[in-house]
Amino acid sequence: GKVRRPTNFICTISDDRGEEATYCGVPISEVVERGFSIADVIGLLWFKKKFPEWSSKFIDMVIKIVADHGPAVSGAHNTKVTARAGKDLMSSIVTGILTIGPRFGGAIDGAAKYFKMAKEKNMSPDEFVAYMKNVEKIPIPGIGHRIKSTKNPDKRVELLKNFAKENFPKTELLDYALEVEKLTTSKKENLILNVDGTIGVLLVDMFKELGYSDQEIDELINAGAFNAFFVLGRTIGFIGHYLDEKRLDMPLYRHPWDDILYDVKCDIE
Ligand code: Q5B
Repeated sequence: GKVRRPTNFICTISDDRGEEATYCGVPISEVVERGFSIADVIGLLWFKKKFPEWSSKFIDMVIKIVADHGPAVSGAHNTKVTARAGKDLMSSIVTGILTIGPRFGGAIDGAAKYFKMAKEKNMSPDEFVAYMKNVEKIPIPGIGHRIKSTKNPDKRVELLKNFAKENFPKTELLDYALEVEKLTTSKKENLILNVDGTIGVLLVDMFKELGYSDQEIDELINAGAFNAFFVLGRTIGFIGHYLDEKRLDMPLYRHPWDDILYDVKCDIE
């Protein structure tokens, strides 16, 4: 019989060969006619699933909530500085995206990974905090914030928690993370379960309810799929900051000398 020539690429999410492209088998016209949301499109193209309404609404909320957090955060700052150096849209926003990582916005995967691991191993909150300090020797991803604290709570976190409590069938990992938060905030008031942490643990709760196995969830986390929600959402804000700089016709940025400690000592004969 016929033998198929081996292909260089495999695609399992979309197909552009027919009259119109399909997202996971659903033609774009149907996506539009059936009123699919952005979250539904993410479901089809990232996870090859049509999310049920509660999880689709949750994803939609996550994207809205992370879209921007002002001009002072690392990513927006980089985007603005780059735009002011005269660079184009893509160059400017990519410098913002490149700051997303374990300390800023990109702690969602880490939070999901470590809180999930701790719960699976039946660690008490005390044991978990000690384990992160003594064994992993890293700050707990998803805990801590520069400006938010128990005295200045993060409204975004409240919105996410309230939505989950009202709409998720179960919130087991969120509940565990909130026990850990009780412990960390008793030590320092800014060691709250932050926006990254809340999204991370709730995505684990969500995917469990959608029937994913622990191994499948671990694979998503290891692939960076949870941080992807912050990357996508915050890019909306970065584009806003780039356009703002252009609209305001801001000049080249140079950091003021008095905000730099010059302490140049060299060992040169
Ligand atoms: N300590 C976020 O640190 C920050 C600890 C901890 C145990 C922790 C820090 C951290 C984990 C990463 C994380 C996401 C760097 C944050 C985001 C999006 C954002 C941003 C925005 C947006 C803040 C002082 C003392 C030290 C530390 C201890 C701190 N964190 N202990 N576990 N997690 N978190 N990132 O305040 O004894 O004094 O030596 O790395 O989840 O990025 O709006 O800004 O939407 O854009 O600078 O919301 O928490 O404190 O690092 O100087 O630590 O607290 O060991 O103890 P800070 P540090 P000690 S959300």
